[in-house]
This record gives sequence, C-alpha cells and structure tokens, in this order.
Amino acid sequence: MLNDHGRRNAGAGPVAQVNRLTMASATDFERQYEAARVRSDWAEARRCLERGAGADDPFCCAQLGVWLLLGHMTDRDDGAGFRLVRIAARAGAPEARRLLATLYARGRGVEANWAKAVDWLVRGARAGDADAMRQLAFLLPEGLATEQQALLAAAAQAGDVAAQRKLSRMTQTGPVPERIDWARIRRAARRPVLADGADETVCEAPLVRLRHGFLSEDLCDYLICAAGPFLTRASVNDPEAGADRIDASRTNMFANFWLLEGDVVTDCVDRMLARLVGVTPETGEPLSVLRYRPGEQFAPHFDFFDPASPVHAGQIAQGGQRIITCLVYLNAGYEAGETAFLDAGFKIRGEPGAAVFWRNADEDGAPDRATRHAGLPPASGEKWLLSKWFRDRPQTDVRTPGPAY
Ligand SMILES: O=C(O)CCC(=O)C(=O)O
Repeated sequence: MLNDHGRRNAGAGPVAQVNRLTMASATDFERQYEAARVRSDWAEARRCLERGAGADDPFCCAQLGVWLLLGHMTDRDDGAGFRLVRIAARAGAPEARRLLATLYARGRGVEANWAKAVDWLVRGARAGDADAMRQLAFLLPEGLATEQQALLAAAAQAGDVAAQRKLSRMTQTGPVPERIDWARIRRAARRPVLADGADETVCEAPLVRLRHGFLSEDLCDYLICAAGPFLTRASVNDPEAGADRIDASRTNMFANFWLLEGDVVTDCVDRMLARLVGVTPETGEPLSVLRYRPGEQFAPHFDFFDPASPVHAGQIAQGGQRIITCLVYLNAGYEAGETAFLDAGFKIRGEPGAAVFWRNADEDGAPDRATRHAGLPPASGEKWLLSKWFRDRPQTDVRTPGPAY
C-alpha cells in the first residue's frame, strides 16, 4: 500500500521569485550570484550572497535570509534569516516585506507579533504591493467595508485574482474612497479565528468529526486562488523504495504552503486548523490544497506511517507519527468526488467551508487501520480541498531542496 507523504516536493517558486523580482535592477553582487547559480556552483553562490549581505545589498540579504530560514545550502538559522530579511524589507524589497510580515505572524526567527505583522503589510500596501493589499483586505472585519473595498479595488486593478473575486462577491459596494485611512486599517486588522461551534460525529469507529462553517466562503476562495501558481502533480511515497513518485493511484494536483508559499492569512488558517483539532500549530505539516478534475482521484490509502515498514519507521523516528488528518471542502459545483472511508463503509462530502477530521493513530502512534480512505473522482466540475496533517511532535519546516534552487 502506498502512503502519501510526498508533499515535500512542491516547487521552489518563491525563491526563484526573489531572484526574478529583484533582477530588474541587478547589482554586481546579484549578477555574480546569478552567474554562479546558473552554473550550479552553490559554494560560490553562497559566497556571493555573503559578500552582498555584508554590504547590506537587499537582494543578497533576502536570498541568504531565505536560505537560512529553509536550511538550504547552510544550517538552518531562523534568527539570522529573520534579521537578513528585515534588512531587505527595510530597504523596500516587496517580497522581503511580505515575508517579514509572515515571520512576525508565525513567530519564526522572532517572537510572534501581530501588530508588526500588520504594520509590514501596511507598509507594503502603501508602497503599492497588491499582494499586501489583498492580505490586509482579508484581515479586516465586516465593519470596515469601505477600506476593504479600496484595498481590493487597488489589488484587483493590479491583477490580483482573489481580490477581483472577493470584490465581485461584495454585495454593498459604494464609491471607492479617495484616501485610505491606513491608521484605521492598522488598528482594525485582526486574525480570523475559530468561531464557536459544535462538532458532529460522522462515524464512531474510526472517530470522524465534522465542523460546519469552519472556514468562510472568502477564506475558501482565498486558498484556492493562493494555490493556483504552485499547483503540481501530487505524488505518493513508496514505503519500500522510500522515494516519492508520480503514481496512477494519485492523479490530482496539489500545492503545499511552506514558509514561502504561505502568508499572514494562510498562517491564520493554520492556527484555526490546529485549534479545531486541539493541537499546537507547530505540529502541523504544511497546509496543502488539492485540486481534482473529473476522473482524477486519490486511491484508497492511509495517512499514518506504517511502523512495520522500515522506511516509515525512519520517518516516524525523524519527524513523528502523522496522527491527525483534517480536510476542509473549499468549493461547490462538482458532482460526486466524496471522501470515502472504505472499511468503515461511508462517504462524506462537506459544503464549502466544512471541516472533517480524524485520528490516524493512537497516543502511542499505533495506526488505526479503519481510517483507510480515498478521494473519489468528481464526475464533473472541479473539486478543491484543503488537507492538513498533524504529527505527534513539532515540525522543522525544512523543505528538501529541489533542483530549481
Ligand atoms: O480528496 C479527498 O477527499 C481525500 C484527500 C485525502 O485522502 C488526504 O488528503 O489524505
């Protein structure tokens, strides 16, 4: 039986993005780094970054900061990574500003500080960064519809799809204000949090729980839009060979939200998920968004690591057992496509925003084989789903470097 834990292989887009966005005004440091990177001369690339960072070159600070945060080509050092990203953010690099906001929201390399996270988004938005505008708009409470509309309109005009879609869902829109009250936005932006509510029991053995209305329609759509650029064919991990591979048993696409793919809003979703299932966010693997087109499926599988497989036993020893799965249905407009529990004999498909969660293993890490489940293929339309796995210990969030680095 194949087990999917191949989520670590998502592309290295945002690191490349740091390259792409800042190359427009490339400094000598940057050009030297780029030349070494193209030759895959990583030792020289690193020396270029270090020389540039020593001279406060924003590109080099951002890139080396990212390497330190990811443990790429160097030992992971969150504090040093944070400080370098902050230098680049202060110098006005848009992606460094956004990353700094995420680091403050997550408490990565620095004590979590919501006010500073918002402040860095505001700085970005004021400088015209559509991404920061969109994030802020989704963090504003209902009462600030005018400011929200102004942020969304500006982001939408810059081509931001999530902003365009949210704007089109807003029922009462007035004229867009000429002046944005940034102080008001800074004060009002808040984390979306888990609303009070009761869980329903869908099945007793295995114990599968359902929470209606876990995510708002807005947040569901936010995740769908955010996943778009990172979608890649989902893989499975072979417990005998130990390697991830493309396989006919899993034909859908997925996107993982590692540090660089995520943002302040997705970090809020991560915290809500942890709260829902009663664990700390640090035990979560990266949030993952799955997309199934008609006929695409995730064949019957377990989410736990099987201690009987030497490869999986190694995974357990390294990062802990995968004890909880949480799925959130993100859209409507497709037929079939349920999540099926084969041995327990039921299928479920929640309305958009509904969360389903269960334990894959007991307190001692012993697998619950009654949790065998599948993502059935939609007969028509597209199915979008959030999938989140929690381990029995905090995760390092160190991504295996892909060749694109
Ligand atoms: O697509 C589904 O309904 C199930 C997804 C799944 O099995 C998983 O993420 O582990």
